[in-house]
Amino acid sequence: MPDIEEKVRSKVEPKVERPKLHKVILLNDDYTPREFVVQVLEAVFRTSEDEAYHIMVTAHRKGACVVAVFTKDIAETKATQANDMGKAAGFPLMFTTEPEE
Ligand code: TYC
Repeated sequence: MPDIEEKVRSKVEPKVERPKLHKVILLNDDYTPREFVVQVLEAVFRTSEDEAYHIMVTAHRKGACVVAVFTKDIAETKATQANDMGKAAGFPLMFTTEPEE
């Protein structure tokens, strides 16, 4: 009975769910040099210099800027790497992560 089978299957949830994406957000501060922020963005997020500059200036002007979205693990790893680079250089540079709606 193809009709009944189709009705039943249409109510079943998809078997494979897309992993939730997480945003990496760059926060502005008053101390980290602009050029250092650009270097970290290029090194950790593999952006071009132009993209990095645009992200840095947006965070500088607005207080924060979404850098990119990744799966949770990758977002957290990259935010930690970027924060560690700031820490190692003695700057309060801060990246956070949050789930995308
Ligand atoms: N506001 C910093 C300065 O004027 C530069 C900066 C930009 C720092 C963006 C952090 O996320 C940041 N030196």
